[in-house]
This record gives sequence, C-alpha cells and structure tokens, in this order.
Amino acid sequence: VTEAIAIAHPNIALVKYWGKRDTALNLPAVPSLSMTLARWHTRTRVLWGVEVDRCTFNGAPADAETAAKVFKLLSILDADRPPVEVETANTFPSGAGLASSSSGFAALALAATAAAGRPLTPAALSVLARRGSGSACRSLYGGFVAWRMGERADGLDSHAEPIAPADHWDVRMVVATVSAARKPTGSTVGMERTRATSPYWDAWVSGSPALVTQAEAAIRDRDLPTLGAIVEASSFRMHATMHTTEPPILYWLPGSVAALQVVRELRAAGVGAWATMDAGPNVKVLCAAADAERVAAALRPVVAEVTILEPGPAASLASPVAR
Ligand code: 2P0
Repeated sequence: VTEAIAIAHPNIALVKYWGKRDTALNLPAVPSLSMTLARWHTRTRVLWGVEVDRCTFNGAPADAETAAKVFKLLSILDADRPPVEVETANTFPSGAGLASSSSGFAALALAATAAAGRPLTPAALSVLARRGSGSACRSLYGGFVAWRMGERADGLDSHAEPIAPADHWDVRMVVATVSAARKPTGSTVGMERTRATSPYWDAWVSGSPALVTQAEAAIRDRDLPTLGAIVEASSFRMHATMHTTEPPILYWLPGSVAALQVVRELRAAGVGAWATMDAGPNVKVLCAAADAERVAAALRPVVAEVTILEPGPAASLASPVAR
C-alpha cells in the first residue's frame, strides 16, 4: 500500500465557467479565470492498493454519486488500478456553491497521482482534475488562474495556467453565506440545461473570451474597478442564462438579493466592492484588503455568516508516506 495526502483550496471564478462543449470530458464552452482562496481547503488521503474500494467524505461513508465520481477519476488515472481507499474532508460547506468540487477533485488528483507513483506535469495534472470537475483544474494553482478552453477533441490542451501568484495583489473575497444547504440543481445538470434551452446561450459563449482577456489585463495592472465591473458582468450574464432555461434555474434566495443590494449601496458610498455568485445562493464580494472589514460589517446584518478570505496557495502534498 502506498499513501499520499494532498491539500487543495477552492477557487472562485472571477470570469465564469458555465457550459460544456463535451460533457464526457468536461471540456468548457467558455474560458474562465479564478482566484484561489486561502484557509478554506479540502484534505484528501489516498491509500493505493488496499483490499476493496472505499471512500469516506467528512468522516462518513460517501454517498453513491460522490463515490462513483471519485473512483471514476482514479480509473482514468490508471485503468488497471488496484482497490483504493480515499478519505476526504472539507473545512467549509460542501455542495452549496462554495466551490467544494474545485478543491475536492484537485486534492484527489494530486494525492492519487502521488500515491500511485505516477507524478504528472502540472498541465497533465490540471487535465486530470478537470475530468473530475471542470473548476478543479484551476485549484491546482494558487493566486489568479486562467483555464484555457483548448481546441483538441481529446482535451489535452484544456487546462489551467497561473496568471499571477497570491501575493501579486492584496485583494479579498468576502464570502457572505446565505445558506450552506446543498444546492437543488447541480452544476453539471444546470450547465447542460442552459446549453440546451437558454435563448441567451450563444451570447454567453461569444461574450466570455473578451471578459477573460480584459480581466487578465486588469489583474496585471492591479486595476480593481475594472476587474470588479468584469466580475459582476460575468456573474450576472451567467445567472441570466440560468434564469432563462426551461424550466428556469434560480439559485438566488432573498438573502442573496439583500447582499447584492448591500454591495450596490457600498459602491454608492464610495467603497470598491463587487459581487459574484456561483451555482448557489451565496454571494462573494471582491474588494481591496483595506476595505474588507467594512464590507463584511455591511453584509453581516443580512446574511447568516461572513468570512474574509485572502488569495490562497497552490495545491500541495502534505505527507507522502510509502509503506
Ligand atoms: C465556475 N461553476 O467557474 C462556475 C461558476 C459554478 C458557477 O465551475 O460539471 O463543479 O463538475 O465541470 O466545475 C461549478 O461547476 O462543474 C462551476 P462540472 P463544476 O466556478
């Protein structure tokens, strides 16, 4: 039996991934760009070559759907693999639109390749993580990260690459948790419904590459008002495609709208704060480090919990132990 432990941090998309050009390979219809978060993480331990496949999630046996995804990824890594034991746990809410699949599959890909004695290049590792969950390809890297769509049918050129390290820019993501409950519509189903039924699909796809290009320049120039406007545009455009599916997908709750209004009021009062939402009701607010406490204080009365998170590090191996 060989063992490895990996830590990976969730990432929040500043320019969103929503929609696939290939569902089997998780190939995106749009490029995307994210910030990896500090502190919050997934820790995953892989024991390669045990008696029988086993997967625990936050200390209890994983549900069948999660376990199936985990073992499928391990079989992509090695079609002739032995039975594997996986223990994975998150320090933050799972399946609530807080990017737990991004850190989860990044940690799994890194731990599994190490435990299997099959280290991959950074690009190949990002491709493997992408097969587990699209956004996971970005969580192998810290700081600011772009996911290039690629062109190949086999997806080998569709992986993340680092844009700027975590210490490039002293910004914060203020996470306003409206609800930590599991989302009603999973991302994979939601994306496919959007592609199949939203009349806004073509506009979403054709408009996204320019947002990534502009966001990269804004990050390079540390231009927060420009980046913030792009962040809100991408999020609202994505949610507009969700709202116009058949049947419509609405992740927003009253608390989400309340938080969005707080962000607009902050900006009217001269505080640089910009909101983004994912496949869930929670609102993440991008701002300068110096404004984070003020932003958090404004959000606290309208949501359940507020957490200030910094740009975070790349995924890493904690303690590979052979035995
Ligand atoms: C993102 N999201 O860019 C977007 C924004 C949610 C909204 O990536 O089907 O779990 O496993 O590839 O990566 C969430 O979707 O979906 C996501 P799959 P994933 O962060």
